[in-house]
Amino acid sequence: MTPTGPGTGDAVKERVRTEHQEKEPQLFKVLLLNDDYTTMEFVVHVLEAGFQKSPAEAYQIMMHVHVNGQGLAGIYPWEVAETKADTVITMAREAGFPLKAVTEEA
Ligand code: TYC
Repeated sequence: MTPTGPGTGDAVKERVRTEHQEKEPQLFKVLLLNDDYTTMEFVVHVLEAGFQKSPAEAYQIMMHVHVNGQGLAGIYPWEVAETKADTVITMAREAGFPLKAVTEEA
């Protein structure tokens, strides 16, 4: 018996993006920048609380920033990335630290 119905024909139609379809959201990196005054402990806390990093991962990222000047906290759609970077800065200012976070196209 020959199967019939959708998906059983030989012809394969390529799915082409059309005007009404949403594009994939563009992604942005949230980068933490090094400075001489923010404590290592606070940066680890920010990475755990704001970016759902494990303690070990947070420590690794913090050390990467400390040694290399900047490091990746996470990659998100634009609005999420901007909000997370703002949250880092707000948390840091409230704690009296000059920590900076920036976003960059991924
Ligand atoms: N360099 C800081 C210190 O020695 C630690 C630090 C790490 C600061 C990462 C900011 O994004 C940063 N206390």
